[in-house]
Amino acid sequence: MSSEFKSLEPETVTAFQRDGAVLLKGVFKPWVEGVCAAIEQNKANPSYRERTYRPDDGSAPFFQDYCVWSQFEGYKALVTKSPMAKIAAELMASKTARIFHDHVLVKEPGNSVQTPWHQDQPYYLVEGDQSVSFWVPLDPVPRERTLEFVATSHKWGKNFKPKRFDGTDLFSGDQSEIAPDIEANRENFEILGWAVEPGDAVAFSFRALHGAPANNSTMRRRVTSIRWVGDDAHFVERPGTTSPDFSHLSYQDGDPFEAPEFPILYRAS
Ligand SMILES: O=C(O)CCC(=O)C(=O)O
Repeated sequence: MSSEFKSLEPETVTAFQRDGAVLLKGVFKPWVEGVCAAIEQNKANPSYRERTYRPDDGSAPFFQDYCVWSQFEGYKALVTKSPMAKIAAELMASKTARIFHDHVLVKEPGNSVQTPWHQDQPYYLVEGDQSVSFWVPLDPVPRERTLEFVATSHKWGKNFKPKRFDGTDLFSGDQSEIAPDIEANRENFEILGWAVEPGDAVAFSFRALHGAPANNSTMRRRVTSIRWVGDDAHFVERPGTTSPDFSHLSYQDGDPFEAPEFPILYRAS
């Protein structure tokens, strides 16, 4: 794939819609070098949304930043010049693909933070059935350290309580259902995960339950996760400040999901 990209294989779209997650091999290879450069520029110039976890055990940090795709050339090229928008529309079965935001996640060598099992949808100010994130690794990640998914969990009809990666509640007083303890009961679930190389992507629904191990290796684990929504996207009011924080926007529950920071980057002709 890359600039010659025409269309996904129908089986890829079927697997994404059935399981909630699918591996795309080598799709974004030409953009890897630019994204690696952007990560260093971003680390030196984080946004006001940056959230870096520095574990109490003294292990290396877990750098995260959000909504920076238009500020650094390497990220911007991946979002606007690669076939990502078209692939997003195909996976979502949507006429349009609208960029929502990007999330940069760098687990430095030895970082001990496990990404807890969670769904992304309940953190967001957008709802809809048509959604996809592309988790794009910039380093090889073996099966034992890769992002994992509970197959078909995007169809459970649940919005589990959103928590920060340090375990605290995102919305104070939130009484919503807590996600099941997948880690302690792995044998009861069908868990999907793939060893990946730089420029591969794992595409997944905002409603798919997912989590990732700590980085107990000597290699960095650099990733950018880029999130898209489709034709049916609408604003939703949550009981507090969403993550990412878009509290500068005003909207009513159910309004069409439109704002200058979320441009449509693909429209089927
Ligand atoms: O990379 C990770 O550790 C977590 C990624 C994630 O949760 C996401 O992209 O939504």
